[in-house]
Amino acid sequence: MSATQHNSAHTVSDLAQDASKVPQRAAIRHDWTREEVEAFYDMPFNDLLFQAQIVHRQHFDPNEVQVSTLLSIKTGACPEDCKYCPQSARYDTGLEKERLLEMEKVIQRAKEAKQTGSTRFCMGAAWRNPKERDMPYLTQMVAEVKSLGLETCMTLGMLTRDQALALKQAGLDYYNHNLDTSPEFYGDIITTRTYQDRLDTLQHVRDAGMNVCSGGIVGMGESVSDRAGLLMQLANLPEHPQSVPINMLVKVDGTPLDKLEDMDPFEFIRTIAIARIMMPASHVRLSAGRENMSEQTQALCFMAGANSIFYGCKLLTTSNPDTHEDVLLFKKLGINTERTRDYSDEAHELLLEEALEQQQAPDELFYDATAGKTAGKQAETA
Ligand code: SAM
Ligand code: DTB
Ligand code: SF4
Repeated sequence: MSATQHNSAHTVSDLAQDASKVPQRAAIRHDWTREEVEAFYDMPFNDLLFQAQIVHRQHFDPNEVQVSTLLSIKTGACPEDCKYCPQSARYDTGLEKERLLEMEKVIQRAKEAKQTGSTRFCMGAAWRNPKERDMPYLTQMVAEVKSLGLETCMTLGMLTRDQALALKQAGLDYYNHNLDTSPEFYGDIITTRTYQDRLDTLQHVRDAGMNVCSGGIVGMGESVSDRAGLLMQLANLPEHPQSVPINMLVKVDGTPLDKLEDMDPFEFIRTIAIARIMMPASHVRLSAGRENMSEQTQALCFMAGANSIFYGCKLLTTSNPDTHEDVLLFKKLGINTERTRDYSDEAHELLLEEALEQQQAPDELFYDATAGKTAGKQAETA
């Protein structure tokens, strides 16, 4: 290596370190205004990403990503009318409804998730809210999944104060309940429950001492001001949600939003960066929609401050990139995943080996859980 090369490598690493030291770590704020947030959307892209990187490095290892795995424990036939959702009984999406899953199946899937390197297992149900009669079964499920050494998360719809307490007592670590969009746009998307209902559930979860997972969806035809409004609502909660999922709408045939124009990926990346700046200490999850994103878009999302994803070829009912693809992408980017206590590195090495082998045989691209869809990555529509 020449002296110049050595110097420049040294300088780059110094710069990376200095970048985290230059501006003081800003105070955690809960008083964001719409104008401030909208101004972030108008900033030059590079300036925005640079600011997000600085904030990200002040709070997190920039090369570490948390991974969760989702499982739908009760699928379809939901009475709510969320216009984006394939599980609403009001839209004909061809989805087969399923009863509440048996415990053994849930445990089996949780074990598999842990084996692939997930640290959190998130169980979702297509409900308006859990029924009292289901609570003992749900609390048992939490306890059993937790005993595997995984963090637990559930998303079951609205919760009462007592239900939140019961889940917390059973060992539930996180509860996911999204605000979805701005208060102003909300009525265009959901009419069967109010924005205030959602805020109330978040308060019950916080009061019970659980970690809040709350975010939203972009690409539903909302304005930039609505995106700003969603982020402002999240960041102005009494505590920032510990986990903030940013979903890109997955357009499912039969839902009222299935014919919408694709969102510009740069606008999505901006939303991640702004979430990072506004909620510096929260995990920001690059959530649904990765199946339609190029590796480069995902890499820019990580650069913008996303530090969590869902592993596994299925989200709840729609497809997600195969874990082999994610392991390869992480390898290319030098990203490490958080590990469970007794995570086996052998399992990770095996996944990587398999991924590299599959790369050699492009005709046999990755297994896709949702039959009918081409298994390879779809072209990103910019
Ligand atoms: N039924 C419960 C509820 O709505 O609170 C829990 C499950 S629900 C499917 C969880 C979240 O998934 C929704 O709040 C929404 O943000 C997200 N989601 C659902 N369908 C989606 C889609 N097509 N694209 C992106 N995100 C979606
Ligand atoms: C969240 O914000 N995204 C996940 C999780 N929380 C529950 C769900 C995405 C669902 C995408 C559509 C589906 O697979 O049904
Ligand atoms: Fe039901 Fe949840 Fe889907 Fe809304 S988002 S229709 S509440 S499953």
